[in-house]
Amino acid sequence: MVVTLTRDGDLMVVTVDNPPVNALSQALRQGLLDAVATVESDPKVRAAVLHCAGRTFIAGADIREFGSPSQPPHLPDVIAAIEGTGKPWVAAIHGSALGGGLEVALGCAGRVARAESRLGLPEVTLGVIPGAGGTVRLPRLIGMETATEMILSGKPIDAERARAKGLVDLVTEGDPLPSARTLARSLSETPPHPLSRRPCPDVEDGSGFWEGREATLNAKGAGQEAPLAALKALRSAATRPFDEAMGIARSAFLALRDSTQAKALRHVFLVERGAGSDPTLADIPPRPIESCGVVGGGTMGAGIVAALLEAGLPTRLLERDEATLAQGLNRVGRILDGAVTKGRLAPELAEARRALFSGTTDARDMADRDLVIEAVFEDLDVKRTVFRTLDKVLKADAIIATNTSYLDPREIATATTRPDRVIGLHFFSPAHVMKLLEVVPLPETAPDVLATALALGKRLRKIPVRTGICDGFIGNRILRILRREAESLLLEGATPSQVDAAMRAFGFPMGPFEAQDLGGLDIAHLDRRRLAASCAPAASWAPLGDALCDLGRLGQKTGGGWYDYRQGDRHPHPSPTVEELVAARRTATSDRTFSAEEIQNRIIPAMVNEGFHILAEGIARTPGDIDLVEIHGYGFPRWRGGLMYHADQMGLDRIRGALVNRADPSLAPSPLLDRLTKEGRTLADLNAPPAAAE
Ligand code: 3H9
Repeated sequence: MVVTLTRDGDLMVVTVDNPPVNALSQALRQGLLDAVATVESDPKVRAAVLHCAGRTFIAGADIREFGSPSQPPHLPDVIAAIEGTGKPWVAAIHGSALGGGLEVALGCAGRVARAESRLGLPEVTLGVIPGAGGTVRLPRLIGMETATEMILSGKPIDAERARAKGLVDLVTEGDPLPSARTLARSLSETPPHPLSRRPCPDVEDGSGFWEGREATLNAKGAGQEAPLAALKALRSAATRPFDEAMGIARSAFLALRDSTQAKALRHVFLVERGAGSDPTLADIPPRPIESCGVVGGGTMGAGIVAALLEAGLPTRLLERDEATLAQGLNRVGRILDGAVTKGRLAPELAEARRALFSGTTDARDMADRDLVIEAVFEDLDVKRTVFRTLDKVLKADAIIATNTSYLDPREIATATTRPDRVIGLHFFSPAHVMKLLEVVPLPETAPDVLATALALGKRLRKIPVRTGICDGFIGNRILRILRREAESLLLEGATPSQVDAAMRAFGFPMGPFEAQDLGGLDIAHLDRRRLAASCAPAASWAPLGDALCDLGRLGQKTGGGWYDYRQGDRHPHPSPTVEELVAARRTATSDRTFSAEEIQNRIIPAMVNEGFHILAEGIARTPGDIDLVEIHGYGFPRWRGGLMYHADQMGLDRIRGALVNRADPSLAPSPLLDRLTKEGRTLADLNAPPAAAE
């Protein structure tokens, strides 16, 4: 039974039990509607308490039902019934009250939440808007501005903040049920007006609020439909009667539910849930990790330390001398201080993290660590020296991980006597912020070490993606192609700002040239030198980028790269030096103009083609893994579903068509792309058997 009722004197306790997250399936909606009728018809019952079994309150509509037509009873009707009954319901919240779950709670007369619970309307992150009254009831409870902030961001808030905003009546340290019972009894004496009968506040100072929000959404979330639709629904809540505003929001929800963007976002939600799970490791428990070490306290190392501390792991930083150790300790300290200053971390939590952190210049102090991650300079000899040292001092079963971006972990591991305990853990900078973690097992890596690395990724609340060994793994290999295409467009007539604007219009937060200026051009330059030396001319092709590095134009840090920067100003300005450099390398026939769409249609198919090579070589196990890498490591627009999902939406024949006539032989369509196109198949059914021959 998904809903059970228990009489408790004059109260009815309504228990929802629909694992794993009490999603609002058709059976649950029906169960709640039946519960309303039972409560209503029992003369001895004065009020009801709604609570959930398992790890969470209702986490929302059942996302897996979104692909098919909605079955009655519909959620708005269920909530209207809860709200409209003469006997008040009180929601006892633990875990997450999200989406439809929070909407159910808004239909209740009161809400009690356990301190660690989280409440939110994350619908826009799934490409829809709240479809059961969230945009209409929430502003009536907590005011229009706060409601707008919650709904447009989709970010849940914690119970204490919810109480401060008036979203919950009471916060409890433990089980919220006893307090919910008390509140339900008291509300039965003087039931409050249901939210649907309260007036909806408009914004206090209306001047420009709606227009301002719309402009921000258009600027920041270019191309995304759901946030704009949510804003419209909120505005209609402020100006129209309840029922009319409900109708507007519901229609928008239903239209968006079947939209391309919502489908793409559901795809991402589902592949994210599968991240880091590997059926071949099902029977292999991860090893317990109770302490960690990080070697190298530069930007990357400090970020890794911060991520480990956030997960509650005691972490020790190893540096080569006292001066560099002091710098590393400082960097970690600044990350913690910054989080406190920005209000993201309570001062006492920052202190608790500091207490887990120590530093040393003596490798022997790492002897007790379960896992040590190397984050030193990207040079094979330097990394091998670190590994050799660690191998000597660490306990026999300790795991050693390399954070290399490009080097072959097998070559690094040969410096140790324990290749079975070595693995690649490729973090992205800043490592305490970026979600992606490429997990790179060696052929010798023991299964329990791989299982441990994947579990660590989840513990750090990252998206761990297993990748095979190749130059650049999944993400940097595709990045190299993106940059190469971008640079070749310059030689044919485009400007850096046109290419950047086109990729921003596609949905990337930054274009490829501004991103290089931000991160610095030197690391990729060094990498290309290494590749050129190892005879990989196509992969190391970047004549303009190399020329800029030779001129000392390494990006923002040197005052110029692809653009010029003024002192203390990060705003990019077109650079005459770059224009000259490009002009000198252009051929007479290559001076043409490009539309944004043409630029996108040059860059995206080239990236997809590399994705096909990566799949065919087994470097990525699924197209979804490539999607996760691109979204969480490289800013590919989430609402497009990721690189390979987007390829299916574009049509594989169109992708192939964009590649076949390219003169550059390295852009010839991958055999896998050729095959799928010929068979009329998509990436989504890559694993399905081919259609039977006639
Ligand atoms: C909505 O409500 C629209 C309404 O306004 C309108 C209605 C008319 N449905 O994440 P986990 C599964 S839109 C179906 O690993 P955690 C998930 O796939 C919805 N299944 O756990 C996974 O399955 P599996 C608004 C769901 O503890 C399993 O549960 N709500 C749903 O790390 C465990 O998930 C949201 O957007 C769902 N709604 O995190 C909430 N949610 O084991 C989305 C989860 O087979 N959910 N599953 O792979 C979450 O944010 C997290 O799952 C949650 C738990 C925080 C709840």
